[in-house]
Formats: sequence, C-alpha cells, structure tokens
Amino acid sequence: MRVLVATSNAGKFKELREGLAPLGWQLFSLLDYPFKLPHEDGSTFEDNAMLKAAFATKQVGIPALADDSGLEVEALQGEPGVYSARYGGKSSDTERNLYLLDRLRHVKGEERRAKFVAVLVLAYPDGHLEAYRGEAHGLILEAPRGEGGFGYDPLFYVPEAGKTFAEMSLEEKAHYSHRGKALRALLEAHRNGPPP
Ligand code: ITT
Repeated sequence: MRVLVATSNAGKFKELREGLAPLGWQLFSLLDYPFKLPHEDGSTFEDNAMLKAAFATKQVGIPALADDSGLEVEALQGEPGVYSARYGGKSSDTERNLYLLDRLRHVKGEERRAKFVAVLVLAYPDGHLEAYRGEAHGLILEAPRGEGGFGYDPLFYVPEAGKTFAEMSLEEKAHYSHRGKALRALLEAHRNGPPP
C-alpha cells in the first residue's frame, strides 16, 4: 500500500517510518507531496489527527497517516496538551522546555507526573478512518538530560527505564513511548492486511 505520512515534524517522521517498517508499505512524506497541513483547531488529539489525515488524503488521493500528540502535565491540569507544539507561544523546542520548567518551578518530585499521548489516524480516499492511541507515563525533570529525540524528550523521565526519552535509542524510546504503543496497535490491526 502507498501511504503518505502527513507530518511536518522530522522527529515524528523518523519514528513513524521505523515503526511502520514491518508492514512493507511504500511511504511518502510531505517532501514528496508539498502542501500545508490545515490549522489544528480541534480540542482533542483525536479531532486534530482526523483533521490532518482526512485533509491529507484528499490532497493526494492515497491513504494518509497523521499523528497528533502532546504532553499532559498533571500539576498543570493537563497543559500543554493539544497546544504542545506552540506552548507559551514559543517557537523552538528549547524555549518551550524552558517555559515548561518555569511553569513547574514550585512543583517537586512525584508531583511532576506527566503523560505523553499520541493518536494516529489513517485516512483513506473513500472517507474511511482508523484511529490508534498510545500513552506513556513519566516525570518532568528539573533540568534537561540527553541529546536524542525531539520536543520535550530531554525533560521526560521514564522511571522504569531510569532514563529520559532523549537518552534512549530510537528502538528503546519506541518500546516505552506513546507513539510506539499507538504504532504497535496499528501493526496488530493490520497483521492480516487492512482491517475490515
Ligand atoms: P505535525 O502536526 O506536522 O505532525 P507538530 O509538531 O505540529 O507536527 P503536533 O501538533 O501533534 O505536531 O504537536 C505535537 C508536539 O508535542 C510536538 O511538536 C512536540 O513538542 C510534542 N511531542 C509529541 N510527541 C513527542 C515526543 O515523542 N517527544 C517529545 N515531544 C513530543
């Protein structure tokens, strides 16, 4: 199957490409089909992933996979959530990480619980949609650790691994991550070809 991976985020694309490899799909990116994804005005990850995937498949006429994801911090009542990519109006990962650290400056230890959520939506040109969700639980550190990954990875510590996402290899992150879990749900559903 030919599938457009409809994301403009290079970090996400790399993880999606790795995770989808067992399916043997022929993957395309927005470099192959240059158009701008629509403004994400939904209030849930599901709404936004659907919006992006449905729009993308209409643009290109082949199935499109979109990922909407973000970080929900318990002490901040779920912030930044669907606004993770533009938290505090900041335009770089580093600035957003500093902003998050500042918002959490009075919150200590176990109170810094957070979860990452990823929703993958695969949309087909005939209007059919499939959705898969994954979540990962962790703690927000008080200073960044590690060089890998993207976004909030250097601040997201996974207690069972003893590492941040940014200290993990791609494979290790996929084992624990929200995106890895959503990808495995997609893989399972497609084990014997596209689900009915
Ligand atoms: P596309 O819409 O083009 O896919 P985006 O980066 O704008 O790219 P989102 O609206 O889904 O995507 O925002 C997700 C943000 O959440 C992303 O920019 C990161 O800041 C953060 N995020 C999501 N998954 C992450 C991960 O695995 N590691 C670190 N940060 C992540």
